[in-house]
Amino acid sequence: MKIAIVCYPTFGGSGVVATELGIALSNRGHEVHFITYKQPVRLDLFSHNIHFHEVSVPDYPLFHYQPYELALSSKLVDMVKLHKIELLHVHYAIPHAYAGYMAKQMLASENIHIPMVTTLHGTDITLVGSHPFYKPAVTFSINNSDVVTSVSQSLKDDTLRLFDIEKEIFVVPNFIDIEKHANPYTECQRDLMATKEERIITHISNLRPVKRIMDVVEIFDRIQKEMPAKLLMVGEGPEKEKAEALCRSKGIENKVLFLGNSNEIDKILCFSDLFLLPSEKESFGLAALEAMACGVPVISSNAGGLSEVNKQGISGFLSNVGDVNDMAANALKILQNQETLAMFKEQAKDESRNFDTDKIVPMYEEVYEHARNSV
Ligand code: GMT
Repeated sequence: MKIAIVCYPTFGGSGVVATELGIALSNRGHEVHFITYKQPVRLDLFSHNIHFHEVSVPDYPLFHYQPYELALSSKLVDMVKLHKIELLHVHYAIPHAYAGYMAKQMLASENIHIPMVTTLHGTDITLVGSHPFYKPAVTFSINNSDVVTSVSQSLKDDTLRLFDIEKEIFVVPNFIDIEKHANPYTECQRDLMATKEERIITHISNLRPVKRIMDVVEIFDRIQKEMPAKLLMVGEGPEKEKAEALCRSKGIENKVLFLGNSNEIDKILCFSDLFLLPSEKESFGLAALEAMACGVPVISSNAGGLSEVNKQGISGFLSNVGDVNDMAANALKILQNQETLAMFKEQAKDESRNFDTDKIVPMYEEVYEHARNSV
């Protein structure tokens, strides 16, 4: 099938999932066209059936806000006609589903009928989408998609609770290429980061308030009081400076490394002993799944869809949002004994296999068939 994928090309989970989906679909023989404003960060593998079309929005002084939706819908129309694209898959309702709907309408006026699948990722629903300013447009875009998917049951429930949805929502969980994670390209260079005795604790996110970065520091502080440990903070975001200041005020700044954004998280996860994700909200928690696939147990909150990914007492532990004492106690339960740690590492890897690309991508192919039959 010829599929156009619209996504945010940045380090956010939705862009990563969309990119990995496009790569997996191309490996299964589909022709994939990424249509977005920048080459997606994880799209380093070009092949004859992966294409990237940039949406550019010319700077015009009259516009206080540049009209990205207009540029995107026009680009979609052009690309569908030029490459005979058969299906639009838009990731993130705002503004992609809205722009996709406009493109569909413009194409329909020329007698080209193309199905649109919308995948809801979380922040588009629970943080941004439920805002009164956006609500009518998001509700409309969801109800006018041919098929709607969400990345967890929890996000589906939230969407039905927050919006007046008439469409059925199919749950298609996020996925991971287990093969790739099990066999990283490079050797694991643990010695670069810590001494043999130190446990390595990792957090990866866009360091936004919703990730509760201060809780990450609090949990780590409690761990490092009991055993030698290092904390690796991967990502960039608005809470970084506050977190650095908290580390300084606790006198642990030498044990916490802020590594910035990385395209090679496998290289960091390969030597990590524990992953922390104490988020306020999390529709799925792709970063937790990536950690598990690398054999890293997860200490997380029980927000949103996290319990669908991180299994209590198996791949790690879950606690109420903000309960840093419980999270630290659970972390120590895993870390203090070498055998327990080895067992959790193995179990985390095993759990991640439920989300292997080979199991989940066919679900999207079924969704595409369903969408094709509905136009
Ligand atoms: O979590 C973020 O800040 C990024 C955000 C996004 O929209 O890219 O992630 C959301 O989508 C991911 C992929 O489906 C999910 O794994 C994340 O849980 C979800 N984030 C939230 O719900 C806060």
